[in-house]
Amino acid sequence: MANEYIPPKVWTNDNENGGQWASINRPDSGARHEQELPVGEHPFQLYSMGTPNGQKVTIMFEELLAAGVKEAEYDAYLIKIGDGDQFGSGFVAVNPNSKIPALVDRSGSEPVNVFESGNILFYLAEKFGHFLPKEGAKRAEVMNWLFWLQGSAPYLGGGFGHFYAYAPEKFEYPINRFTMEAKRQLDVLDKRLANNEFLGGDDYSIADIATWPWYGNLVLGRAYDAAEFLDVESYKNVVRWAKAIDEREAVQRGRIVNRSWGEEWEQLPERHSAEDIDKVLKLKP
Ligand SMILES: N[C@@H](CCC(=O)N[C@@H](CS)C(=O)NCC(=O)O)C(=O)O
Repeated sequence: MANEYIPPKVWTNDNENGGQWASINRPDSGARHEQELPVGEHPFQLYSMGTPNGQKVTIMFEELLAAGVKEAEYDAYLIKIGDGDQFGSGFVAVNPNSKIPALVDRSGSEPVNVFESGNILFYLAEKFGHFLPKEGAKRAEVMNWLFWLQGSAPYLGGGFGHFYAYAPEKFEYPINRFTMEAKRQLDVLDKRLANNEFLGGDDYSIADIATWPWYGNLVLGRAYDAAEFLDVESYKNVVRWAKAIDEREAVQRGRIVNRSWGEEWEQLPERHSAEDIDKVLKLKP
């Protein structure tokens, strides 16, 4: 092979090759600058961005509010990951992994830091008793699919999405490798949804709330411009499920929070009240 890469004995960080996220990637962790986090008036303070991992949490909050849980009021602040806000000292104190979303629950006597989107969904579901069966086989099934999503989505985003859409060049090997995996995952979901309305079974749950922003948006043609390439229409049960969830008002509300790109009516960088969302959704033609 003409361009074969021979790894050196010890890797060093002098292989800069560009790519969309190259400027923020470094091989170490921790705060890179001093930056306090703002704190609003509500019990929950969310520091996030409207990517699929961020959408999971804002959809969960909107679902809880729609279910009548008034205690689930939240302030959502935008963390611009392209600008490196996730490396500010305040953010790192909440999530030492420097990834959105990060949540602080200030409803009790001491603030509780919660990170990892799947854990945030679990924390809120447990706290408010919604979207997660209390015990038994049904609860285990929801947790199966929640953990499935947390383990699978990085192959879709960091694998397929990275090499198909963001890498500085199109490399055939990783695109084939991750397309194979993305399609295999879509097939897993399609088979599960052939006999189940939702991932956990009969009821909408945190498994669907976690999965829809990734695979739902993908089959609805909203990710990586890859719908045709992946032949998403052939996953008919996933498309049926994705469309049904897309119709939910709480999903339409949650998906625009902490978003600063796209159409005018789907951008709400910061959210502090229900009215903030109402105002933006009114702009929809
Ligand atoms: N496993 C984490 C993944 C979170 C994650 O990858 N967040 C991305 C945005 S979707 C991020 O903050 N990236 C910034 C960076 O890597 O510096 C979760 O589910 O919360």
